[in-house]
Amino acid sequence: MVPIVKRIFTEEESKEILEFLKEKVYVYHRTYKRYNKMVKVPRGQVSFTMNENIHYNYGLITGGSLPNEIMCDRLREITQRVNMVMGRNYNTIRMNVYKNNKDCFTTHQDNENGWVKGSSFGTLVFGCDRPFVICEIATKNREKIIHKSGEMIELPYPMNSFFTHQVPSCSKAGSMAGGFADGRVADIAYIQRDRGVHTRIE
Ligand SMILES: O=C(O)CCC(=O)C(=O)O
Ligand SMILES: [Fe+2]
Repeated sequence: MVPIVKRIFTEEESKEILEFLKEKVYVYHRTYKRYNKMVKVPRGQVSFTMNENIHYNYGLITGGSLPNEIMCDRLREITQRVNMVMGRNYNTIRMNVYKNNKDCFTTHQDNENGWVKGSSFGTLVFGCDRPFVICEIATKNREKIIHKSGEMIELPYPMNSFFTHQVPSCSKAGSMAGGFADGRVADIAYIQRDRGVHTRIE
């Protein structure tokens, strides 16, 4: 099983989309209770769905339910482009915002509750290039992919069952992060997946 990496937007388009996404409202460093301790989500988050009938509970790792908005026309267009290039029916987005070299997303598998069976998921990043790490659970084989702005990394079904994924903080990514002059991982990662796919046609 291998991830699929495809360019969706040109560098120019990606810069422009980043500026558009920066205007979105998100919750940054939300705190929540975990094992009786207050911890913070080490990034910003907000979720968007194609329409009001689609819901998804992202689970504990996100600090509980996220604020959810219905996609505006621009987000719909972006989603349409993703779906055209990838041949999918993605209809939800979680936008994760990484502002500095410490923001990250820990090793995890996505919660597939509410996914239509056979769903893949993917992540699209806008901002600077960043490391995205996948690890095969059975063999512990790790692969670090340099995720470029405007590109989509997709874990096709059933990869989520056999691999974890992670966005390491830049300090942990060490030299392999390479080329991030100011140490930033990424400005905004924009995630799309077949989640709560009540409208999926496939
Ligand atoms: O920023 C990313 O691409 C990772 C996001 C992720 O794994 C998730 O939202 O479940
Ligand atoms: Fe994930």
